[in-house]
Amino acid sequence: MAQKIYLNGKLVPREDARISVFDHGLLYGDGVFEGIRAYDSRVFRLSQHLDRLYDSARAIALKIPLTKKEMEEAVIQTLRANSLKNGYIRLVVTRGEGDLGLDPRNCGKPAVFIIADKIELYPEEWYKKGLELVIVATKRNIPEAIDPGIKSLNYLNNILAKIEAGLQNMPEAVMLNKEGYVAECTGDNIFIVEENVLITPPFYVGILAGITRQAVMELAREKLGLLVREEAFTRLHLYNADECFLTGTAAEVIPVVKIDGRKIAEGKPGKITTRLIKEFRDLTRKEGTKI
Ligand code: PXG
Repeated sequence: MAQKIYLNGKLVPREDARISVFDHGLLYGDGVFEGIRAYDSRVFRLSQHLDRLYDSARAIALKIPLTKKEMEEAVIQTLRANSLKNGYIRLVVTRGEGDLGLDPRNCGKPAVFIIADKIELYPEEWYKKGLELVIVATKRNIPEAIDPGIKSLNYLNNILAKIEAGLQNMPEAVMLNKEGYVAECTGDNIFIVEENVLITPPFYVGILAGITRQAVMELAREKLGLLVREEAFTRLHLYNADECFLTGTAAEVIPVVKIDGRKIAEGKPGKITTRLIKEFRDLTRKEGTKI
């Protein structure tokens, strides 16, 4: 069946889903987006993804031409049109078509498009054996310039870090902030376990407020009875952690076993990590907005 894309209020065939070369989303990365997943005909934490999208849009003074309710319906409509029970949803709002100047006042209506596709899962082996990471030289954007809490179309900061990891044949990069505190990876949040306490960097370090990060903090407290702290830490804490893992919509919960050539503990996925992988998978099959 031909893929249908939601574009400015209509479902159109993939070949007809086109955006102007004058769109400021393309010319300047001026826009916002979300990456969302559906599991067994349920969209995981859709309202939280929409809240983040609208908050990001407000931060860049972009008025989304749909209410949250209308946007929710558009997402569901797109999933239905593509008969997807499990999948990945990319929701994008750009500043729209303008001229070759920066000024957003010259842009007409924001463009809204939604792509629903099959999810490209990470190799199962990565979940069993764990990932090796490198800390890269590219620092996470400073909040005073472009706040990493804004999920904007300008992802060059993350892409530069991903390139550095790729040049070293590593699947993912750890980014520090300007002060040297661990921030996050290029498309995932990071957690460590130290003496049975789960620790993740706080917002002020300069991170995206991950929906998976939030869900995992809840599971750790409610299902595992763990102490969870949002606390700044340096790379020394990464090297000496008892466990380490990443969270994100695409990756879910994924173990980390080596960083900068240093084994994390015994170099195997940790007990708490393994339990959280399972709890998170259970949660995604239990809650969510019905398609
Ligand atoms: N940090 C950054 C910089 C992200 O872009 C996350 C953390 C995790 O947030 P969520 O809400 O997903 O738990 C993200 C999210 C992709 C892809 O294609 C990336 C994300 C989401 C979905 C797909 O690599 N990044």
